[in-house]
Amino acid sequence: MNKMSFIGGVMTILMVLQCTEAVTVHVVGDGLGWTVPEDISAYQTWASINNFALGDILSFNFETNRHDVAEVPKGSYESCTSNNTIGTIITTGPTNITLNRSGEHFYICTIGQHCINGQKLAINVSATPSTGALPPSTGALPPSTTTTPPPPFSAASGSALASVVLLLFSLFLGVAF
Ligand SMILES: *[C@@H]1O[C@H](CO)[C@@H](O)[C@H](O)[C@H]1NC(C)=O
Ligand SMILES: *[C@@H]1O[C@H](CO)[C@@H](O)[C@H](O)[C@H]1NC(C)=O
Ligand SMILES: *[C@@H]1O[C@H](CO)[C@@H](O)[C@H](O)[C@H]1NC(C)=O
Ligand SMILES: *[C@@H]1O[C@H](CO)[C@@H](O)[C@H](O)[C@H]1NC(C)=O
Ligand SMILES: [Cu+2]
Repeated sequence: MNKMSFIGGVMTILMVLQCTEAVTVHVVGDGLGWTVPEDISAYQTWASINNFALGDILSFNFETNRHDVAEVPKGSYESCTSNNTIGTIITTGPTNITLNRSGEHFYICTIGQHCINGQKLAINVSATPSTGALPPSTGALPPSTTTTPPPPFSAASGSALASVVLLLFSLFLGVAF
């Protein structure tokens, strides 16, 4: 194999690695899990610091029989009524739900007074699949209003890529000569 095809191969591999799409798994409520929260707006806060994209997974962490998950229309979310759920009520926990429709989604727990006490989640799913290059969420910052996904090549990852290529290239030269 000649020098150019070697370099071409390395470049191709790096490009493929850069562009690989990763599905984001959102653990609802993070450490809190899916429960009746102490803070009635806990899931609203959690939703505001997460960016949801088509194909992402919502992971509801709860014990079977203690809670459940039902997707409902907006009105039912607001009034906490569970007699017109979208699809079946998921009673077995923990469970993963793939976000395969963009736009608003509303989820509630149908057990007892859980929903009215804050066990309800409203999210907005953007139509752009995530690139896996999402910045880490920082709880200390005010909720972000940005819905634009990050560019596939940020300045930082671009220069990181350049230095990796440079490193491999110099290694190659060292081996060849
Ligand atoms: C849900 O139940 C309430 C009370 O039982 C009733 O008033 C309402 O019409 C029902 N809604 C639907 C969509 O079935
Ligand atoms: C949910 O998805 C995550 C990531 O793919 C996986 O680790 C976990 O086991 C899944 N949980 C369930 C209940 O399927
Ligand atoms: C969307 O997800 C639901 C539940 O996860 C599933 O039942 C349905 O078949 C999916 N629809 C498409 C178009 O993949
Ligand atoms: C989803 O986004 C639309 C448009 O920005 C906004 O009006 C709506 O309130 C949002 N819904 C939720 C559940 O965040
Ligand atoms: Cu519950």
